[in-house]
Amino acid sequence: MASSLAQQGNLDDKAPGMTVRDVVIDFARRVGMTSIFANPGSTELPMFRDFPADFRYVLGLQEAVVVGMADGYAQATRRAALVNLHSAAGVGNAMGNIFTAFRNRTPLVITAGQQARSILPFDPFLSASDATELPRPYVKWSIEPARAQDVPLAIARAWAIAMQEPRGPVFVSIPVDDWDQPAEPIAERTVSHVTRPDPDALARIGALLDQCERPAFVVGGAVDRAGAVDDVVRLAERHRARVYVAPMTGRCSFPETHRLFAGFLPAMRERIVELLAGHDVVFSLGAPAFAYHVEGSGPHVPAGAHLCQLIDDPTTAAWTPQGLAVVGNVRLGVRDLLERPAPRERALPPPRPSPVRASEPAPGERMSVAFVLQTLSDVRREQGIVVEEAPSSRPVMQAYLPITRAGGFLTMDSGGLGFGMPAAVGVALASPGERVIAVIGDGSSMYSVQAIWTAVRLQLPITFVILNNARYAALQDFAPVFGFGPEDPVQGTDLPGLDFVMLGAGMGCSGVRVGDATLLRDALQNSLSANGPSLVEVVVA
Ligand SMILES: Cc1ncc(C[n+]2csc(CCOP(=O)(O)OP(=O)(O)O)c2C)c(N)n1
Ligand SMILES: [Mg+2]
Repeated sequence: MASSLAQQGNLDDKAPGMTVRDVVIDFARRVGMTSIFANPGSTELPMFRDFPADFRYVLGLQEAVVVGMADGYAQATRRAALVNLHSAAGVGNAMGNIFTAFRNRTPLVITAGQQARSILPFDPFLSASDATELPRPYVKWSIEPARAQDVPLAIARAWAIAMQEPRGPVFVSIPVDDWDQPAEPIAERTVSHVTRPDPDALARIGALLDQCERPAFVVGGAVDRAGAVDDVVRLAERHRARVYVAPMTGRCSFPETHRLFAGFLPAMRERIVELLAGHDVVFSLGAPAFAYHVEGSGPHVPAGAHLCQLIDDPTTAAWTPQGLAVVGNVRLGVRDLLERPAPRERALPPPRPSPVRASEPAPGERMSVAFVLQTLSDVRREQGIVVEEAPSSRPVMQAYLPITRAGGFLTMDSGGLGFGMPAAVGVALASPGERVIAVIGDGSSMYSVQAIWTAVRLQLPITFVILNNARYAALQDFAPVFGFGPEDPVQGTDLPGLDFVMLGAGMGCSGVRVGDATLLRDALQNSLSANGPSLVEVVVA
């Protein structure tokens, strides 16, 4: 029976009765998941027979690349993306970026192949034992349906779970023989994805904001994810609040050139308290309060300050150390706060000093990252979407490459390297007419460098700016915190001998290596106006 159904891919000319494949494709089309980010194996092939003309298969050459591309695409479209991975080993390769998608709150429907049900008792080649356990705990839901005909419903349910806030990846393991089995169509249905925050709890935040003298907002990625940046700007202006960016934030949730913008909080408890000193209310919007990277002690907010929070994630709200945490969609919550009567006028806080211009290096001297990013900022004139993965350069970027709009920036919330390059590909695919500028460290580049190949195949307008300092600088910079002295080299942190122009060329991407500061501006300009992808490797101090 399977084989007779198997010959009938097209809905129009087939006998009554649909297969699992027909129903899944139909559902994916209905929810707009017509790009499939994937790397194939024998356990997945039947999913793609009679591939529908309105779908696009986006091939990544390693599963980390596949998931990173899907993540960038889903974040840029604000819709779940469909991923297909090879059983066991493919899912294993993908795990780092699945962890990142979970931390990013990115909705991904991840399907993976599995061996045929009839031979599973014999531990067959390529089978995944405990397939659903492999991606846990970094997916919101994980299932291998009990019967073939349950696969479409599992995917529909997975999609709804992925899209419900807090969003995130979900996993469905599908035995290879399921695709040709008969299945019932999925009825039309709508499941809402957001929750409106409790009005009484929000009113308490509103009252705190109205009554305080010097409010601070701390914004995180859930603001931009919810499409709430303009509303947060209005709320900050109405309260004349200074606006800080929460530690390790992956998206631009407040324009960094706005008069009320106050800078970025580091992931260190004592420093956060220092920077927020003088504020009497700290309102965390769409961010944990707070993400820490190193140990700390003492209070979490300055003495006397009230902490309150609006966040889409009840789990995060549950560990907020003090104050008032309100759960629900950030845009709906902020809009409700904007409905309150206008508070009394407050004086504007003092403006943030702008950074001093970075100077051009003396002849023979290496370029500083500040000089490189300042030049990039001058040349791009606020155009394009910046995707960043260059750990030690992040603070410099925050000073010299301001992001001025919602959707204009992306990095990961997880700290897991290997996201930035493929994410840039996904963002470019989702953003026709925009140039994507991927600012990536030399070390970070090498975790999923195959992303360049997909960028070339799809001729995507991406400028890869590789900051080559020939080392894992972030780890060397971090070493003193862990007791390293100046004479104690940090093992495994030097990266000599990488040539990114040659690596790019090997995948068909044109590129240039720039060591001379006088050539940088033209090199960047040329790359930004290229048609497809282009790479600029910059040798930095
Ligand atoms: C998957 C993964 N492996 C290792 C690390 C640890 N790590 C953090 S920063 C870093 C160095 C990154 O090097 P590079 O991209 O060259 O940036 P730089 O530090 O030189 O600015 C490493 C290896 C990590 N964060 N993620
Ligand atoms: Mg480096």
